Parts: sequence; C-alpha cells; structure tokens
Amino acid sequence: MLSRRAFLVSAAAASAVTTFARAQPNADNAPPTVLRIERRSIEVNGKPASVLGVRQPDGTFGIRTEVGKRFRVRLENRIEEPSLIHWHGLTPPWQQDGVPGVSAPPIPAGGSADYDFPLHFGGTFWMHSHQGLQEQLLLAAPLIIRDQRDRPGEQEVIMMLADFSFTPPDQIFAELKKGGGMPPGAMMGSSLPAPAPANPKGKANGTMAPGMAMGGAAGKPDLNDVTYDAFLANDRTLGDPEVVKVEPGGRVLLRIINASSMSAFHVDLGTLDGELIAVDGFPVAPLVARRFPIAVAQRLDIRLALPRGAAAHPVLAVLEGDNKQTGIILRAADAPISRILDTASTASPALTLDLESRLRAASPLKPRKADRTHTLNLTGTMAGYMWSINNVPWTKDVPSLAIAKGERVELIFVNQTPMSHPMHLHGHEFQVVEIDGKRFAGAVRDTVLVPPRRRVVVAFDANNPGLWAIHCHLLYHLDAGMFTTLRYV
Ligand SMILES: [Cu+2]
Repeated sequence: MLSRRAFLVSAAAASAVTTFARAQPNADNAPPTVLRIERRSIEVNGKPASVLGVRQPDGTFGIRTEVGKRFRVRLENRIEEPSLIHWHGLTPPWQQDGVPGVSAPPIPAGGSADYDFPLHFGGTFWMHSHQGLQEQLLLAAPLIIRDQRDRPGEQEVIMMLADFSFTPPDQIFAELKKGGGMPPGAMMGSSLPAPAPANPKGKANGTMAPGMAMGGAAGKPDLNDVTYDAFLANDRTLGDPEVVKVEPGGRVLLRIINASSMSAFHVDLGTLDGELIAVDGFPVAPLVARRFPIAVAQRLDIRLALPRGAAAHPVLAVLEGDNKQTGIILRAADAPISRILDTASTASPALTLDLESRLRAASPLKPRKADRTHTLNLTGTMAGYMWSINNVPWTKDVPSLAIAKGERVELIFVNQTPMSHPMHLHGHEFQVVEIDGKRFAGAVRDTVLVPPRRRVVVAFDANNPGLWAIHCHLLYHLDAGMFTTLRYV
C-alpha cells in the first residue's frame, strides 16, 4: 500500500511551473501578489531556530486584501523541497485549493504556481502548507479579507498562535508512533468528557469517562500528544512578546488565528470584555465574554473597547489542559510593561462545545432538508498512533464520498476516540446544525471541534464542484490518515 506521503512525493514529479489560472475576462491588470515560501530564522527561548515562512518580497507575512477583489497570487517555492499552500477557509476552484495529491501536485523546489479567483466574502482566514509536516515548521501566515464589517477608527490587531518544537517534525511523528502517543517528557491533561471543570492545580484528574477504552489503557492522557518547547504568538513567546501600541479608549478588532499543529487554547482577555463577532471569518450574533476557546485552525474576531488611560492589556492564550501560555500585549499610551510568565496561575480546562452550542450564525443557511447525509466516524487509537475515518486510514485509493451539485449535504461527525478532533472541510463553508441530537442554527464556519464521544452535524450546499479534502486538522492525525475526500461535478 502506497502511503500518503510516498504518494505525495511521487506526485511531485510534475512540471516546474504549474499554472492553474486562465486569464479572466474581468481580471484587473495589476500584477499578482508574489508570495514566497522561504526558510527563515527566529529566536525561541533565547535559541536560534530555523523555520519556514510565506512572505511577500517586502517581508509582509501572508496577505491582507479586500472582498470583491480577485485573489491573484504567484506562489514561489524557495525552499529545497516540494511545497504547496492551502488557502484555509476560501472557496477557490478546486484545482487551486493547495492540497498536494488532491488539488494539484506540490510545487517543486524553485518552481512557482499562479492563482486567480474571486473573493466573495471577507473575514479572518489563513494560509498554510498542506505538504508533509511543513506546517509544524511554521509554514503558515494570515490571510485577511477586509469587508464592510471593518470600521474606520478600529485598529486591527492580528494574533497568530503556534506550537513550536526544536525536535524535527519527522522525529516527533516517529516518537508518537513508537510511544503510542506518549513521547518522552509526557504531558499533563485529562480525558475528562466535556464539560470538564477547571482543575485548580492543572493536574490530570485521572478519571476515565465511560466507554473510553479505545484510546488505550486507562489513565493515558488524551490532550496534548506532543510536548512542545514553546507556544508562540506572532512568532514570539511571553519572554519577549509583541507589544502593540493602541489608543487609550480606542477600539480594537482582534483577529486571532490558531495556526498550531496540535494545540488548542483558551484566549484570556484578562479584565477586558471581548465581543465575539465572527468565527472562522463568518459573522455570528455577537457574544460578550473574557475567555474564548479556540481549536486548531479556527479563528476568532473579537472587538475590544479599551478603557481610557494608560494601561497594558495582555491578550493571552492558555494551552488546553495545561497552564502554559503565550500572547501579545496591547499597550495604551506609555503604560509600563511588566513581565508576564509563560505559565498561567490556573490551568485551562479541555475545550468543550459550550460556546459552540451558544453561537448563532448572523447569516445562516436557508433552512432546507438534507438531500444527502454522510456519517464520518472519527476512529483510531493511540497505540501505534493510528487515526482514520470510518476505520479507514486515507490513501489515494480510498473512494471519495459521493454528493451531487446543488444538494444540501449534512456531514455527521461521530467521535469514537478519546481525543478531540477539529474537523475541516475544504472549499465550502458549513453551518453547525446539530450537537448530540439537538438541532439549532449554529455558527457558519470551516472547522468544528468534535470532542470525545460527541456527535456534531454540519450542513453545506454543494455549490463548488471538484475534489475536496475533509480531515482532522491535528497535523499528526491528518498525516496518519484521518483524512478523506468528497467529489462531485
Ligand atoms: Cu484528530
């Protein structure tokens, strides 16, 4: 059986320049935005680290553009291996979706690819490598599409979260497979079913939920498979955080992107009230809180009204099931900045669906009965680090889920494992319409968390024909095979 990675490598034997886009009758004549996949150096915990990045020639990470414009990009691969970038949350023609071996071959070293498609909606999106384990090397960047929701006088602040290890990703993956999900150093965390109360000491509680045999022996942690060396916000730790100058009494739009490979967080706004206005770029009925969960690959748009007067306002992200934290600091006027520890005083609990069940889409799908449903049982075991959908680890020979153009489709995610899986559908936004049998008009988004033993149903309209990926966004689950496709013409 050809492994997915071997398949992707063989698919790399393609032409040096892949051009997806044909000239569009209404295309503007401006040259495309150049994005370069590059190797770069950052400093983590006082040590140099060689990582990857995707930047414009002037050093800008990712892209900031406007709704109604075309997404016209020339992507250049300037690293020594094949690569390809996925535009997470956008709805391009399927050949431009950036999944190697599904949408297109990877771009060989030194090659480039061109993209051109219209941007029909705005919001906070991101881009990341879908090739091998490159995402773990920080090959990700913001993709911001401004729209009528952006207010004049409101300062945009992006916080992109990442998990970082000095251990090469291949070695992390090998240790996960060897150790049955417990690499050296182990981790804390619990397999408590949602909703799990915060444990004041942040220790594993040790309680196993009923029917949790699948993940292996009782007592094995089910959060945070990988022990990271650091958690980053805009490439920096709290030892040397980004400090953003803001106006006392000013308004801020926080765009938070969880670009981690494996780590979920609770965003902690301290004493500030945040108004959540969008998830994964799509508007929700506003909801005010000071803490917000964010699973891997998800985004939160949060409005802040800052108090008058000089003050430093930390925006923190505390690791799920742990007290490790990262973040940035909003500095109003010349407020003194005090050092913030990279450990919070209390641990963050496991993510639950409490917020998800309270979210309501500001622009829901038109109510309609599903024409077709597919059940995706999320399956696998920590032993050998095997992850799959309906017990089938993905290979290119796995048949695609069949749907037809124009259908309302519902995907039923049933998590049969003791780990949470953030499930992402490419090329379509979906609406969360049911949690554990309770129907509601939940958020429109592109990535939904399915905690252990939970059942989450999402609905979407089949309006973008092609071959599309559906997968768990935990990098090592995805690479192990918790991935499938759907296809229609
Ligand atoms: Cu997963």
